[in-house]
Amino acid sequence: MWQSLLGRLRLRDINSGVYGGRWLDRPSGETIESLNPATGEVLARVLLGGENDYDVVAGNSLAAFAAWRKMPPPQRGEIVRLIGEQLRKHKDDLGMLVTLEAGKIRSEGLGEVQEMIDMCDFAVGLSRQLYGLTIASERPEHRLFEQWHPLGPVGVITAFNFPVAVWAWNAALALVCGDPVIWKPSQLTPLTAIAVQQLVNDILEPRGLAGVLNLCAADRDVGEQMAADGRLPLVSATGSTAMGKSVAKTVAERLGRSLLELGGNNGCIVTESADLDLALRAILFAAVGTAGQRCTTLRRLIVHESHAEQLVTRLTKAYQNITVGLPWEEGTLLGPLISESAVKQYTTAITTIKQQGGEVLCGGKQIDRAGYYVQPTIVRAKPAMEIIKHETFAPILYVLTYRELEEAIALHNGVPQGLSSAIFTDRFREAEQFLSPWGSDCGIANVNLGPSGAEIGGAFGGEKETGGGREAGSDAWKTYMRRQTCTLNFGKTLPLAQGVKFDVGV
Ligand code: UN1
Repeated sequence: MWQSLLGRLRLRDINSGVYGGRWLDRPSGETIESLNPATGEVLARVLLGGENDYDVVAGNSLAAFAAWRKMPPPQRGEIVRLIGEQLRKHKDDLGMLVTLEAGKIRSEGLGEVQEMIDMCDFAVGLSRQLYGLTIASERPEHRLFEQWHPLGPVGVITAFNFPVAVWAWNAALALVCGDPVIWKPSQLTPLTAIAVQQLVNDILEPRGLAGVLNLCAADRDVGEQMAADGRLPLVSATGSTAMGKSVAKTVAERLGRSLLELGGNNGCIVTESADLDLALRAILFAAVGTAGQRCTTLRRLIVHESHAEQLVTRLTKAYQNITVGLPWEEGTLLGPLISESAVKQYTTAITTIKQQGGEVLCGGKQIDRAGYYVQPTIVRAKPAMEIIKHETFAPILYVLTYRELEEAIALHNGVPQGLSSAIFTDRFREAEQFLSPWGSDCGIANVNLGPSGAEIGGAFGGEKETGGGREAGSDAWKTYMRRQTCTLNFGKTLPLAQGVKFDVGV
């Protein structure tokens, strides 16, 4: 199966991870192995780019920008439409590669490619809607308006957990906005990135557009190089808060723009009026789906004390019914974590949880089989436990209880991260309070559905240590363009704004 998939996606045993208008045959970085996290087996090897290779890619992107920005946006949209069609054609194979390299179950691997397709469709429509405002001028015979122009090459640093969808959030927008892209994928998932690059090259190269989308699989030094590179007016980075802080600092030093989507520590409040059946199903997907490796994964369940025992009993029972298995097998709901080091982080967290007084209600152990599997875990936690303020990228769910909604909201907001949030309630007042300015402090707030699995139509991102960036839908495109305010005088006098007089006899 693997060999034929490899062939169809034009991957080899050893692959170049660098494309800058053409594949660089011998990039100078180290050679890494891409592993199947479900078995620990090597899928293929990838040659990483070094600093000089990055330089070639960045130079090439800048050259591509000169032509790309001149193409009318709807024509750029047409290219994105063709990329979307290409992804539709290869959805099954690419989805399977996501499953094999990132360990996502089959339907999530396919869902990820669907997210890319959705993004392309969205961007095609957007290519005819990059609207600027016309504003009433205070001066007679003047027109005041704003327009949006392409920004330049955009650096896109992505994480292993959404190895292709997050690239698409950025790339589809960047393309219609007139910006080339340099993609630095996670070192844990370089093959999916190479496969995507091969697919988009089929669209770009025959049309003389090679270099509009580029790839530089590389280590973190090259990530820093990108952050420092004045040729990239925007660097979009997804990953840990530590990584984001470092990127933000370097980009800010050169007064560039960064778009950050960093750690989440998402909570869900289950109120007294909640529909518990609905809540239960949502909690299971949000806490266990993707093996707890989404930025939007539910990590903190804040339950009204009247339901705590019942909900915990039902949840622990449901956790026993979760089918753990190879992610490509039908019926599997829980696949592996991404790596051995992820398993280590999980086991370390379990030790810390116990030291801090948390009670492990189910799970808590590594699963004894090949690959990087851990048990989905529920912990009865206390608000004072330090660890609940941190994001452990694994299926660990903390359960806390509350009496008054204000207390629940304070508990909910009492963490450094602010990505996604949810409340289960059948009371209108509780829902509105959660959505009010004194409710959830997150970038995403849901009522009667879990915190994960956002659609692309909305802007995606969060506050506080999540980094403040917004990607994907709504008006997130504005970050990828520069705004120009224009005033045009069609009269024969020169009135000054604010009524200022400056009459010199001429
Ligand atoms: C992420 O984990 O970085 O909302 C992105 C979701 C997905 C995207 C998650 N659509 O869960």
